[in-house]
Amino acid sequence: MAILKCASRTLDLSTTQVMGILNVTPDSFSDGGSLYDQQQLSVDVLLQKATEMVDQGATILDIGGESTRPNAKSVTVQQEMDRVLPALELLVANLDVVISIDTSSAALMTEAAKLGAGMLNDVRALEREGAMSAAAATGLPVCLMHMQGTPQTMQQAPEYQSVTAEVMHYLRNRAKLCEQAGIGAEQIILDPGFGFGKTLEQNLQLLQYTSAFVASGYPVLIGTSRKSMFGQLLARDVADRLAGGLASVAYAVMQGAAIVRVHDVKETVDVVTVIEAVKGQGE
Ligand code: 7PJ
Repeated sequence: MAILKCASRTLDLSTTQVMGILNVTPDSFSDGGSLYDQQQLSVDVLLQKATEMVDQGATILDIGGESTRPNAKSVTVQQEMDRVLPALELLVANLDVVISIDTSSAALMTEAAKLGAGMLNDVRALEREGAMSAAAATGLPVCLMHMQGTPQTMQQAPEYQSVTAEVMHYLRNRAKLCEQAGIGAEQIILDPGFGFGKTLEQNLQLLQYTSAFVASGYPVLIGTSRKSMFGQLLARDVADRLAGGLASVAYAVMQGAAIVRVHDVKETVDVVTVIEAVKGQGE
C-alpha cells in the first residue's frame, strides 16, 4: 500500500486522505480572504481554523499564498513567502499534521521544507524555473497538477481532442521528468486540475475517468471544492456548492482517489468514511 514520506510524518494512502484548504491570500475566490483582517493575516483565526480542520479529520493542510482564480492579481515571490512562511511556522509549532505548500516558486519550496513542510503542491506541475530541482532536493512528496494556459487566460476557450488522454499524457510526462530529476515515483501525486483550463463538460469527463488516473499507479488528488463547475451545473453561488462538491468527492473516492482537497473538512470526512466503510466490507 502506498505510503507517502512527508518529512517527519507518513501518510497511508490505502484510504482516502482529506486535505483542508487554508488560503493565506487576501483575494481567494471561495472564502474571500476570510483569514484577513484589514489586509493583515489574523494569526488567531488561522490557528483556530487549522485546528478545527485537524480535529475534523484532515490529515493534510494545504497553505497557499497565490490566488490562481481567473484574473487574480499576480504576486511576487517575496509577497508569497511573506504570506506563507509565517503561517507554516505557526501551524508546524502547534499542530500534528502534514503541511502542504501550494506554490510554484522554487525559493518558497526550499524555505518551506526547512521550516517543516511535509508536501509540495504545484498547480504548474514544477514547470517554473528551478522548481523541479528545488522540489527534488527537499525529498518531499510533490503533487503535479495539470493546467491548460495560465490563470489569466485558462478559462477563455479551453480545447482538447480528448481531455482525459491529453491530461494523462501531460501528467505522465511530468512525472517521468520528476523521476529523472531524482524524485521517487512513490512520492509523486497526480491531479487533473479541475477548473484550470477546462469547460464544465471537460471537468465532468475528467471526474468520470478518475479511475484512469488511478490506474497510472500514482496516487491521485482531486480538487473540486466549491469550484465553478458546480456553479455552472447547479446554478449555485460559491457559498452554496457543498452538496455538489460532496457528490464529486464520493464519485472520486469510489474510484480510488488518494487525496481530496477541500474547504469543508467535516462533511467531506463523513462522506469519505462512509464510502470507505462500504468499500471495506467483505462478503
Ligand atoms: C487546486 C490546487 C487543485 C491542487 C487550487 C481553488 C483554486 N492545487 N490549488 N489541485 N486548486 N493540487 O482552490 O479553488 O484543484 S487553487
